[in-house]
Parts: sequence; structure tokens; C-alpha cells
Amino acid sequence: MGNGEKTSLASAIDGNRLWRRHMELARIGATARGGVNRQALSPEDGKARAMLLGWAAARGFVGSVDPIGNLFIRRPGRDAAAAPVVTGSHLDTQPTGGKFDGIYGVLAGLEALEAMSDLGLRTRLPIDLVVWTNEEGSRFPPTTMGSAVFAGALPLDRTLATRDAAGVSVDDALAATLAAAPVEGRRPLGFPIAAYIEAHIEQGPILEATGKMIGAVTVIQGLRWFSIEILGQAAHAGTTPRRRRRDAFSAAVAMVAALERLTADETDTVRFTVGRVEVAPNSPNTVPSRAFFTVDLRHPDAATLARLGDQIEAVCRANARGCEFTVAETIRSEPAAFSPAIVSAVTATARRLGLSHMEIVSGATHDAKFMTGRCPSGMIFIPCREGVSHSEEEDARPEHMTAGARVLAEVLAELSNSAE
Ligand code: HGY
Ligand code: MN
Ligand code: MN
Repeated sequence: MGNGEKTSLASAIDGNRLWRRHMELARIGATARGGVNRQALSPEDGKARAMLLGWAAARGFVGSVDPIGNLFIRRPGRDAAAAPVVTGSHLDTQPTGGKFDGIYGVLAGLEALEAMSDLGLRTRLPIDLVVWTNEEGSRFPPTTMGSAVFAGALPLDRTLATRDAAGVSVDDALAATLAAAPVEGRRPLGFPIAAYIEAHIEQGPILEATGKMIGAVTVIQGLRWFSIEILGQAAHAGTTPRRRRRDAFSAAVAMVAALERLTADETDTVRFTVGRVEVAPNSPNTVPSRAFFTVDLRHPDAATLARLGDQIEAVCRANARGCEFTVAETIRSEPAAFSPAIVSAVTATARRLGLSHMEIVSGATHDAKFMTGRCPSGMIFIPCREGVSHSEEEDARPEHMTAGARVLAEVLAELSNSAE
């Protein structure tokens, strides 16, 4: 196994290299308050992909993309024609995002591949490091766009035609991104994968609160996204009596209040968020003619997610206040259970490395959910400070990041050397 001083793959993980690369990537899209704004398929996203490809090229790892721009960076195995083991996450961030959400899974994956090369390890199966396109779904809804198209959960053509608030299409933004970070190889959507493992910060408080360093993720809770558009009638704020108004924003407020009541839950398990609101013409003395808002609904139980989501249209209808409206569901993913074999591999590896660990359910959604139906798949969590994420205050500790990369490297080696 390669040079003498490092006898195990875990000990070949270079925590300083891992941390340094996070700080270098964080400069691309850095915000004044210490966060990162690197939205999907933006010039910053292209620069981050180019930086990653530069690090990979130095190791002889070659990149390919699929039709939605998912980036796959290959570390060859002895069996070149075999389906690869895949690890990775995303490089795009929220508008006021942090340095670690997604990025940790990509850089921990790269670090694991570098450690294998440092030791001269030849795995039986090839390993692909993946950067999923547009996991956040902020600039171009919905979330987990790239992995959804890869898995056939979203149609490619309609997705490429999706436009951002400025009218730029995914197709055009993707072309600019690929020009900024060119790769030779092409991959088809949905190619066979032998196994999938993704490292990520928890984005919640459980690991830190229980003093555990490693989370073996068992389930990702279910998620449904809706877009609600309401069309009323513009009118003069001073002369139009309420009884003659078709006030789109007043209807939106009533709808959201009613949806809050629908999703109220004393166990505080339901996650209901209205994160985007638009009003037009957005003038103080004109009754709004158009309103728009999004709903992000999540729950670990499929039946509850179905029951609540299926009532949204009726609740909007009951509060439309004379306006026209449409409710569109933009993505739906059922609660996704990971493979018990992968969960056990994560816990056994953490135990072997002497790392505190626990099984955990993911409140955040991840691209990994679309792998569960395709191959043995799982996730490794590490703590983040106070569970804060989707925030410029997002923070993680170098020792946790190194520990998670050690577990990832060992699990990757196990999966890529597994017998036929
Ligand atoms: O929304 C999510 O759960 C993910 O962090 N983008
Ligand atoms: Mn993420
Ligand atoms: Mn996120």
C-alpha cells in the first residue's frame, strides 16, 4: 500500500488540504458577511467548477458532463468498463449561503480520491466524483434539479427551458457554465451506478447537541414544492372600496394564513415554509393585480406529506377572494430510505476509527434521495455549528471535516473493492 509512513487510507486523509480548499472555494462568490453567494449556473458556479477540475487534473482525474450539466470526475479502477461507485454533492449555494453546504461533500470526495492516489491504491471499480447541477433550486426552481433529471424524475427539455427571474434559461446558463469549465467527456442521463455515498454537513443541531462526530443517515424526509400564482385586478388605492377589489396580495395573505393553520402540528414535525413572495405592480398606491408565493412542505411520513399537500389547492380556493389562481407542484420526493448495508458500513467504519456516531434522519433534502431507487446508497453527516445552514453564519470544524472524510474514504474503498 504506497508510502510507508501512512499505513491506512484514513490516515492518508490530509485535513489541512481539505480545509484549505474550502477556504479557496469560499472566495468564489464570497459575501461581505462571510458567506457565499454562488448560485446555480452563475459565473461563480463556472469558476468553482473550473477550480475543482484544476485540482482533479493535477491527479489525472478526467471530467465528463451529462445533458443537464452534472459533472462526473473519474478516478479509474482496474475494471474500466464496470459501473462506478459515485460520491459527491453540489457546489451551488443559496443567495446567502455558507462555505460548507454541498461543498463539503464534493471536497471530502476529492480528498478521499487524492488519499487513494497518495497510497497508490488501485480499486476494482472506477470511482466518479459528482457535482450535481443546481441542488439548491433557488435561482432555477426546483431543488435537486440535476439529480432529478439524471434519475428521470424531471423531464430534460422542460427543465432546460426553465427561466430565472431575469428570463435567463437553464439551457443558456448551462452553456455559459460549460464554456467556463470545459470538459471533454459526455455521459448519458441515468447511467448505471454500482453504489452511491455522499458526505454532507447535517444542517441541523442533533449531532452537535448529542456530541456525536459522525451521522449515518437512514432516511431523507419527503418534500413537496408548490408555486401559487394569484391574478386579481389593479385598482386605485384611494378610490376603490374593498367590496369592489380583487386584491391578489390580500388573497395570498389569506391563503398563507390558512395554510399555516392546515400545517400546524403540536409535535412540530411538519416543515412548512413560504420562502419566496412576489407582488405586482409592487406600488404603494395600487391594489396588487398579481401575487406569487412558494410552498416548501416536508415530513418524514409519506401519508402525512400526501394528506397535507393534497389539500393545498382547496385551501387556496377557499381564500381566493374573487381572484384567479393556479397551484403548480414543481417537485415531489417521497421519504427516501438508505440501504441498511451502507448505513452499517458507515457505522462500522466510524466505530473502527474510534469516532462517536449515531443513526440520524435528514431534515434537509439531498441529491442522494434520487439514488436510493438505483443502487445501494447512503450519506455521512458531520456536525455544523448550532445546526445553522442556508445562512452566512454556517460553520463547521476542521476536525469533524477530517473525520467525515476518513469515514468516506474507507467506505468508498470498501464499496469499490467489493467482490463481483
Ligand atoms: O433545501 C434543502 O434541504 C437543501 O439544503 N437544499
Ligand atoms: Mn446541500
Ligand atoms: Mn442547501
